Amino acid sequence: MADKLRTILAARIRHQDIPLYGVAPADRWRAEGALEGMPEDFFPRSIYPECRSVVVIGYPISLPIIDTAPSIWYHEQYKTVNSLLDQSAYRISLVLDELGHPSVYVPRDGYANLSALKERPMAFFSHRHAAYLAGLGTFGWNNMLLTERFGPRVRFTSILTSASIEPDDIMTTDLCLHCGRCVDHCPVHALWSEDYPSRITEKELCRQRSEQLNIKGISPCGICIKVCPVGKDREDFVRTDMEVYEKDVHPASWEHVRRYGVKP
Ligand code: B12
Repeated sequence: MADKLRTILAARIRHQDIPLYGVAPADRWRAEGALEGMPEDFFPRSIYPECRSVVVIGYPISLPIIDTAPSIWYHEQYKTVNSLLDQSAYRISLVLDELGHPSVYVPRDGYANLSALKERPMAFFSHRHAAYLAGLGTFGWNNMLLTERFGPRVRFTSILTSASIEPDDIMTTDLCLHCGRCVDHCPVHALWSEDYPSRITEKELCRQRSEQLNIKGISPCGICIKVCPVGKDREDFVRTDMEVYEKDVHPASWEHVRRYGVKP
């Protein structure tokens, strides 16, 4: 039954052209030491007690677009991907409902606006951790989930379902190269300081950076994910020269895009 459901799910996901997905049993939240520090209220069963499996889907951010970030181009793709994630996840929950397994989707973010993150810089459910538990990748120094295909240039959302679906194994190979580019390039030094060792973002600094860019209409920042060398997308888009990020003068195409569509 779990196998059959997996096959149906895979077909529906393919039908929506979703390039990444994985499945985690809801029990994994309790079993995994990697979630140390995460209060139980954030576990899928605390949010939806009927949950047996969590399906995580991911859409990529195109490398040539994020190379221009912060820019209106990345800002617009971020919105498009967000909308697709929510719509696709909702549709998958409906498919599972129809098959007799009541399911709910979780919004890809889950906060009203950046000021809502000032007091409590978290959402009620973490897709990064769900993606990790669904075998989609491993955590990088940039605190993002790195995937083989797109590195950290992928956004996720999750569906909490009462169905038991054949799960994926957790990835055991560490994908992060620990090169430190994300740490060095962060414009507000949110990824490293005496008090905040890598892998734990100093969230308020990152949030403030987003707020500044928001005034200009070009949030989010995205630098810690664009400079990451991990991901097959680098070869696909022929963007393997990492030196390009070290130079003061960037490709003319990036500078061109950045000149347009920004609030004064
Ligand atoms: C709030 C939020 C932000 C905030 C706060 C940043 C942050 N690091 O949390 C802001 C607005 C600044 C932000 C920025 C970014 N975000 Co954001 N964000 C979220 C959001 C909505 C919620 C995260 C959350 O609350 N998780 C729940 C808690 C429980 O987990 P946690 O914060 O990781 O904390 C755990 C550990 O890190 C640890 N911990 C945390 N702090 C501390 C401190 C100490 C001292 C210790 C010991 C432990 C510890 O304990 C916690 C429990 O395990 C998620 C979407 C979602 N709903 O999942 C996206 C999400 C994480 N963001 C994402 C992205 C891509 C970004 C940006 C690159 C911006 C962008 N969109 O281009 C930057 C990168 C910032 C970075 N390098 O960390 C993606 C990540 C995709 C991926 N591949 O992993 C997500 C999943 C959105 C999505 N739907 O895809 N984000």
